[in-house]
Amino acid sequence: MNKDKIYTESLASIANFSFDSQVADVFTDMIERSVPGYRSIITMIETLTEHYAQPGSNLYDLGCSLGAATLSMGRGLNAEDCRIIAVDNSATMVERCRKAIGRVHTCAGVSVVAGDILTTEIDNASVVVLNFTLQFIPPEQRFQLLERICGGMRPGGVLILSEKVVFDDMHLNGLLTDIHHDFKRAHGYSDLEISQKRTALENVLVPETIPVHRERLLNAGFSSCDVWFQCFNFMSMIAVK
Ligand code: GEK
Repeated sequence: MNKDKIYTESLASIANFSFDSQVADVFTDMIERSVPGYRSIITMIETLTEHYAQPGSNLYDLGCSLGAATLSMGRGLNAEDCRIIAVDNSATMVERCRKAIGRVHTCAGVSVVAGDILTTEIDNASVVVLNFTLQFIPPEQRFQLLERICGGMRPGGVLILSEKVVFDDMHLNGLLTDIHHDFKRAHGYSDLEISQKRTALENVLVPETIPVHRERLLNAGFSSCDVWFQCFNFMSMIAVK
């Protein structure tokens, strides 16, 4: 696995973070050392897929990057006649995801699609995964996307939504942000790397509170939802149609 060294040197100006080939090269190392609980969530997506996938339905991994969640869905899937559709709008991510998927046997047909999830058709879905992707969608477009996802789902289907979050309580928010930075330091990132990455992500990754996510999911048409996993300021929700 290539080590993420993107922000090790002091940069004269810091460009907005984007999912280009430099990021795709080191993505697995970057996300595992940056997102507390990422591996656990990926592993549990397998269990959730096993439980919720319905025969003859579609499963979506929206913002699939290198396909970690797609592969996990493939491992958990034992319903007949399903298709997994993995979507990302980064050309390099899609290219590498296709290679990764091709190396692994899953029982479902998997298509890796280059496209914008804001316009991807969602149809006949029993499991939809948004694993740390919604946070990169402009906030004003999030409701419409979730409403469309819910509209394309079967009754009893689930959306798994993982996000970085913030907290209304400023003290708690500061505390959990500090603990997240401790987590990154413990995984080998320097203070310079942490601060330059933070600048690059400002206005690109826009986190919201758990109550905002919950209310929007219910307004978008899901009948129930709650957090099933949380580690510091990272969490994953399940929303049932
Ligand atoms: C994982 N889910 O490993 N349309 C399609 N893709 C998009 C869009 C969009 N509008 N916006 C962003 N992306 C993965 C990790 S990473 C999260 C997901 C992170 C894609 C973007 O190209 C990137 O690959 C992914 O969403 C977000 O489980 O880096 O923190």
